[in-house]
Parts: sequence; C-alpha cells; structure tokens
Amino acid sequence: MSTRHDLGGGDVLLVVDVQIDFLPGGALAVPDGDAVLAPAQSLMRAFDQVALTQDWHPAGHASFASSYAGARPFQAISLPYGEQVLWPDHCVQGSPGARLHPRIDLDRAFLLLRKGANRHVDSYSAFGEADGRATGLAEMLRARGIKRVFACGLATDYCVAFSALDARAAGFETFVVEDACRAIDADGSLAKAWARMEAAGVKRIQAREILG
Ligand code: VGL
Ligand code: ZN
Repeated sequence: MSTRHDLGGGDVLLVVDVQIDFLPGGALAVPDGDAVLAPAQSLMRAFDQVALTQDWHPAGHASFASSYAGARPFQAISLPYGEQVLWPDHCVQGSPGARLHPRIDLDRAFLLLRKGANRHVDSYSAFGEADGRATGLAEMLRARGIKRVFACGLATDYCVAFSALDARAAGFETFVVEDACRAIDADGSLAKAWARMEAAGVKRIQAREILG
C-alpha cells in the first residue's frame, strides 16, 4: 500500500545514538528512551539505505562535567566554540554504555559514524562538530544519490535536532520521525529544538506515515 512518504533509493534513514547510555538505566538515560527501539527497528527494515551514528567520547571529554573542577551535569559553560552543556560521563569509547542497543541491526547499515571523538570538541550533529569541522557525511550521502534524510533516535532535542538542522542546511529535504525519537528536554530544550527545526524547514512526521 502506498503511504504519504513512499520511499526510494534517494532516501536515507539516519538512526542517531541508540546506545545503552541513553536508554533507561544508562549514564545519560533519555526519559522513555526505549520507546524508540520498536519504531527504529521497523523503519530500518523499510529503508534501503540506513546510516547509524554512535556517540563515541574519549575519557575526559570536554562535554563531561567531571572534566571540570566544581562543575555539575546539565550546567552550561562557555568553550572556545560556544556554549556547551555539561553531561554525566557517557558513551566512553569501548565501554558497555557506548554500545548500540542489540535491536539496532548493524547489518542493515552502510555506515556507522562515530562522533564526538575529539576530546576538546563536542559533536551533537552527524554532519559536523561543534567547532564547525565537517564529518564528511553530507558528501557521502550526495555521492550515494541521496536527496531526503529521515532522522530518528536519541535525543530529539540534541543529536537528532542538530543532525536534522545540518542535513537541511546541506540541502537535503529533511524529516524527523517524531515518535521514533525521545528527548532529554531539560530547560525547554525540546520546544526550542522544534522551533529551530520548523523555522529551518525540517518536517515533523510520524512513523506510520512511512510504514503505513
Ligand atoms: C547526546 C547529549 C550528549 C545525544 C549526546 O545523542 O543527543 N546528547 N551527547
Ligand atoms: Zn555525548
């Protein structure tokens, strides 16, 4: 049956940071984060082209509150590239918390992009680090003939939103599958993220509009 967003070879599903540390019980657990597992899994089966991201920080990362004397998680500080929210230590390279959830089937993905590996710079977006350095993802998607980016995963207001905004800025028609995402939503960050995405022309859709 045809759905509102019939998929083709020019479409990619970007599955953002569905990792143990962002799921219930994890170091930076996103409320209700495991609600993304079922829709993300179904979406991954519906797309021919799937790219995964994995938050992948070295110990002592610039986004960790523990890297600064007297700092607390969820506090914002100023770094050379701008404001940085500080987090509990999370997704440390090689740690169990950094692993993708086993329901995320790596075999369906052409790419697993690890981000945030520079100790001094955070990287919410799959397309570029906070200091503006590109990851090369936009070029890779263009080289594969991709025109539309559909994003899901964790967290709506951080890595999903920043990735969607950058996808749009790179010229892709961009969709966020709202019910296949969950948010951290600290200090109104979710409403702010949607306002920015809507202003940029990122479209908000639901999984059923794709899956039928
Ligand atoms: C994320 C905060 C810190 C995310 C990653 O995946 O949204 N949020 N690192
Ligand atoms: Zn992170």
